[in-house]
Amino acid sequence: MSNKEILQRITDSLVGGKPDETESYTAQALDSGIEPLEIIDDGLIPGMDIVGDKFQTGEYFLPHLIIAAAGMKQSMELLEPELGRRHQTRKTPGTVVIGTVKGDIHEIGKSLVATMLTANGFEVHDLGVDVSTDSLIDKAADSNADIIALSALLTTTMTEQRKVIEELTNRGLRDQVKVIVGGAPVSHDWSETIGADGYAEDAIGAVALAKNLLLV
Ligand code: B1M
Repeated sequence: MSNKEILQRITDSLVGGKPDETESYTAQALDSGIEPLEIIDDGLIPGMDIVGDKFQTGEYFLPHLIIAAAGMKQSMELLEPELGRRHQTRKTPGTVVIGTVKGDIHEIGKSLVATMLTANGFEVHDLGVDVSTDSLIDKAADSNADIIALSALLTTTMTEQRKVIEELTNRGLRDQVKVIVGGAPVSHDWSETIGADGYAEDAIGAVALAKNLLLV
C-alpha cells in the first residue's frame, strides 16, 4: 500500500467509526516511515473534519463523535511518544485548561470537548472532574493558557463557572485568559450573565468558539 493509501485509510476508518483500524493503520504508517506530523495533518485531522461536518449537518450523532474521538485518542497515544522522540511539537492554535467544575463529576462531555480541541491542534490540559477554582486558575497561570474551558452538568454547579470568572478578576488575571462555558444546563444567556467570553452547545461548537476567540 502506498503512503497516500495508508493515510486515506486512517481518514476513512475515523469517519467509518472503526477506532481499532485507525490505530492499526497509524501503526502501519509509522512502520512505513511516514512522519507523525504528516499522519496527524493528512490522516487524522481530515477525518475529524469530516466527522465534525457530518455532525453539524445532522448526518452523524453523538455516538459517532464519541467513537471517532476514541480512534483519534488511540492513534495519538502511538504518535505522541514518536513526536517526543523526534523533539517535534505540533503547531498549536492555543493552550486550553479544561475541567468539570467543583462539585460536579460528569466527565463524558468535558472529555469529548477536550479530545476535539486536541484533535484540532490545541494544547489541552485536562484537569478532570470536580476541579477547584484555584486548580483551574493556577494551571492556567502556570501554562500561560489562552482559554479556560468550564463544563458543568448540574444546575447546582453551573454557578461555579461564575466563581472562576470572579476569582480571575480578584487575582487581576481576567484580561489574560478567555473563559468559555458549556454543559447541558448552560446557555448563551448564562454565559453573558456571568461575563464569560463564550458558550458552545457541543464539542464541535467549542472548537469553533475557541478558534474564533483566538482569531485562528
Ligand atoms: Co448525572 N445528571 N447526576 N450522572 N447525568 C444529569 C446531568 C441529569 C440531567 C439527569 C437527569 O436528572 N435527567 C441531572 C442534572 C439535573 C440538573 O441539575 N439540571 C443529573 C443528576 C441530578 C445527577 C446526580 C445529582 C444524581 C444523584 O446522585 N442524585 C449525580 C451528581 C454527581 C455529581 O456530579 N456530583 C449524577 C451522577 C451521574 C453519574 C456519575 C451516574 C453519571 C456520570 C458518569 C461520568 O460522567 N463518568 C451521570 C450521567 C451519565 C448523566 C447523564 C445521564 C448523561 C450525561 C452525559 O454524559 N451526557 C445526564 C442526563 C443527560 O444529559 N441526558 C445526567 C453525554 C455527554 C456527551 O453530553 O455532558 O451534555 P454532555 O456534554 C455535551 C454538551 O453539554 C457540551 O458538549 C458535550 C458534547 O457535545 N459540553 C460542552 C459539555 N461541556 C462543555 C464545555 C464546553 C462546551 C460544550 O466548553 C467549555
